Amino acid sequence: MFTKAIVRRPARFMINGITAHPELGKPDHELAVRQHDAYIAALERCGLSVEVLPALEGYPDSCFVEDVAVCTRRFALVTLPREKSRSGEIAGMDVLLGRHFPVIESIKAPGTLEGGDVMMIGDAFYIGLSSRTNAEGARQFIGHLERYGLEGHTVCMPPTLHLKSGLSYLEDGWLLVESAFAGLAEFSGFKRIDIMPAEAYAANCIRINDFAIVPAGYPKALADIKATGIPVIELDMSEFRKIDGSLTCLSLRF
Ligand code: CIR
Repeated sequence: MFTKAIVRRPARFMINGITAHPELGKPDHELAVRQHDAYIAALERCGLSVEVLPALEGYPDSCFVEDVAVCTRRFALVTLPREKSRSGEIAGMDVLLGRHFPVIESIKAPGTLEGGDVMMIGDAFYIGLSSRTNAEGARQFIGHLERYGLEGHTVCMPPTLHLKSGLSYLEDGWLLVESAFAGLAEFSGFKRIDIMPAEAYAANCIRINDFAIVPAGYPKALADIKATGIPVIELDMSEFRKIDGSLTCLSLRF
């Protein structure tokens, strides 16, 4: 059961956010702010109290606050993003998270790790070895997890931005799996919802308490998720998608 979330307002300079999809065009900041308002309202509908941080104008990708921390039931981790344009986003996160967690750990160079690469399933944390998270970052995180009685496992993943770009856990044994991730042996025991390539963006959804939040515009994924019986909230994510951001990236939940 989650009770709180932290989000960060989209910066005007999100138009300069990192993207592998320039063909989608530049985000419209005003529309992104309205979509962000709807995102906050959805978190509140799921029962969370939401702390809204101000935009960090020097950091175009800073609304993707998930990447700078990982929250566990025993401690919070301040990560170390690999991209130079993002590494400064961690400033102050230790103090902020220190208000909610008894202990704050951190990733140290040469380790890098981004929260988008971490998928939590109960007390187990799956860590994607991506272009953003390296083996040393994963090793440090697993060391912290084990010290607190939790477990961590690395995942060799297909070339995608983050682990949760291709997989997300909807609780109750349900895992969303984008087709490129279908062969990963670690996840063979789950009830799977296969996400087809044309709907790859829908592989990133969030389960919060009673609801699954899903991106609007992916009818097959929506129908399959609804078929599980989990109540669904749909959100338009068009402006965040233009800079490779998806639902989980926009919040820390704990
Ligand atoms: C980046 O490339 O870092 C941002 N444009 C998107 C980050 C998305 N974060 C996430 O999937 N957790």
